[in-house]
Amino acid sequence: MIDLYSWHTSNGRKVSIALEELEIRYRVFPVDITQGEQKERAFLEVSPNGKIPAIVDRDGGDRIRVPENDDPIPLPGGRS
Ligand SMILES: N[C@@H](CCC(=O)N[C@@H](CS)C(=O)NCC(=O)O)C(=O)O
Repeated sequence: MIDLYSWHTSNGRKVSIALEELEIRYRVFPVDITQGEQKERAFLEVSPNGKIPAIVDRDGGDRIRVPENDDPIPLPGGRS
């Protein structure tokens, strides 16, 4: 299961689109960047630069964080 931390922006939506297209199960945790939630400690543990979108991959027992970055979207199983 993928945890997607995101908000209603074009950058946020593109990860949802990729996950949908790849038929990867995920759940969404809204991070309201208009209210400063991206700067809260809990979210900074996921995305240290305080930007959405970010994902956490909990499959396989490990917790793999993929914070916001400018690379092509990295997804589990080597898909991008
Ligand atoms: N490089 C990222 C962009 C990430 C980004 O700029 N996120 C913005 C929202 S679209 C953000 O989190 N802004 C909040 C802030 O900078 O405090 C991508 O292409 O997805």
